[in-house]
Amino acid sequence: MPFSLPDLPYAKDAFGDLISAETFDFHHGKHHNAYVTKANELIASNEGLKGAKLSAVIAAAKDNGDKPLFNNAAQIWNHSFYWHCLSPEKQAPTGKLKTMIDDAFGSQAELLKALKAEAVGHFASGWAWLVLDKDTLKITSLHDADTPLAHDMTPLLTIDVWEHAYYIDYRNARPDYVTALLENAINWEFVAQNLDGKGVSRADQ
Ligand code: MN3
Repeated sequence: MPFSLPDLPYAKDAFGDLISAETFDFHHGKHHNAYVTKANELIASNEGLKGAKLSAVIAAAKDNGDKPLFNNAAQIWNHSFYWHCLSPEKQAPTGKLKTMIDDAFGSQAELLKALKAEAVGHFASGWAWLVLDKDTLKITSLHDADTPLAHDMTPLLTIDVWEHAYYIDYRNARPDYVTALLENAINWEFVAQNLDGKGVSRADQ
């Protein structure tokens, strides 16, 4: 099989009540896994993409207008990236990343406020992102499976705002989920590694 479900980079009970083990069982074990299964099925009948990396499959599916393959491949990538964006230990941005955040948003608090507004305000399913667009830090959100990789932007941080990401632990309260993650569970060390692409490649396969 060309693609596989990557292991979580922490134990599924590492976040306590913030993100329950049950959420990981479903979100990683069922949803993420289903995208892997479906993408592998779609790739099986596509000779031209056999052996291609996930990022190359996403680009080709976009160019070919192959929506089912794009959606499933991009969802594998987005979820693999999202798991790395989370840390069971509370962190804060430091060094070059901190300076860039202060220059672009004024402070970490202002960045979190803007990211929270984007994530909460995004209508229906999708992902809120902190990206590097050329040399500029930007906040955006994309619908369904769409990914900054398909828009020539460097992803730095994402929050999954599909209901399946928060319904077990937060029911319909997306703002509580977004706030809990942004204030307690972001892997800022990983975000910093994405500035020069070191982290981003970890979601590829
Ligand atoms: Mn999800």
